[in-house]
Amino acid sequence: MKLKRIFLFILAGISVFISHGLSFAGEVEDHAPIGVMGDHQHKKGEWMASYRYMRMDMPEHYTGTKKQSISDVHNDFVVSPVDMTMEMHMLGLMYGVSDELTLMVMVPYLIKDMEHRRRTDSKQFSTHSQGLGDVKLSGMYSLKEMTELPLHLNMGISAPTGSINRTDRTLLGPDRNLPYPMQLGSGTVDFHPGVTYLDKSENWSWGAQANSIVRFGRNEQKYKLGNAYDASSWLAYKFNELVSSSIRVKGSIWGNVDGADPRLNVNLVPTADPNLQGGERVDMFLGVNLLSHKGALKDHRLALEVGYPVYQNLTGPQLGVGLQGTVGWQKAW
Ligand SMILES: [Cu+2]
Repeated sequence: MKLKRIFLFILAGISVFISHGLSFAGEVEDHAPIGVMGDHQHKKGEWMASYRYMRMDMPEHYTGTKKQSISDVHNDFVVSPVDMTMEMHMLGLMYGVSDELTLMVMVPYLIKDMEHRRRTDSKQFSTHSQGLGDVKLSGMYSLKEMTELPLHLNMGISAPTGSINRTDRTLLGPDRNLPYPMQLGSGTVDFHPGVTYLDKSENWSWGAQANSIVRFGRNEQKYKLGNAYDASSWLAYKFNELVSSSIRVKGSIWGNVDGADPRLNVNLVPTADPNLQGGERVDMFLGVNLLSHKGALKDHRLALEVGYPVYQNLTGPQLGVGLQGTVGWQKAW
């Protein structure tokens, strides 16, 4: 855990060091920290491609705000998760339809690993799933004319392209359906309304974004993941034309599963219980944004953001988040 954190901070340091050696120009502060999506718009006819790698470690259980040991979880369940890692590769494409409307498509690829321990003999076993997640199409519509503020609406819709039928060997045998956190999609068409504020002065930039995921109906397994809401605000300082660094705070709330996947055994493991999935969390992030304006990397953006929770209140026992980080590349033309 600690080593990973140190590694990420060293990586950030190296990025800053390397970038200082090059000669850049431009407006590095025009983009929010890389962990924020749909933060900016493009001018008419402009394109942007992006790639992000995100990783989140979930090393400990919480019930409410209280940490739980694995033996606490074993008091009520035959199997306890030990930890979980979520990785995501995400490709994005943006296009400025007009100066007011930017379209964006995001294609996630997820990799999930969960380690478990059995109550009976303390033996550990792990499950794995990977594949395409839910593809999201969104429109960002400027409210600048209407409100005279640097504000835009985020209107997204995601398609159930991520599987809810992933299986792996579990305690019950081979090819058993994996619980909710290990599936790759919601199985429902989801709406992602939000609003973003992004402003700057000479050396500072700041912004705020509120997002939500609102789901309707039930998926083919007759359940619906909980709705989710989050709000971020950030402040970034531009050291020079090529480097800015940021601090961000994010609050998130998400609900329990509505209905239940009939293929899961609720009494076996807490991740299979639809009523142990909700929670709320506050994360703090530090980030670095780089923008090149010269040489082979002209107009390429590189960015890193690392986060750690300062508050978690989970309907548990449920695995809570530890270290999380995003590295990203962006290029507009
Ligand atoms: Cu863009």
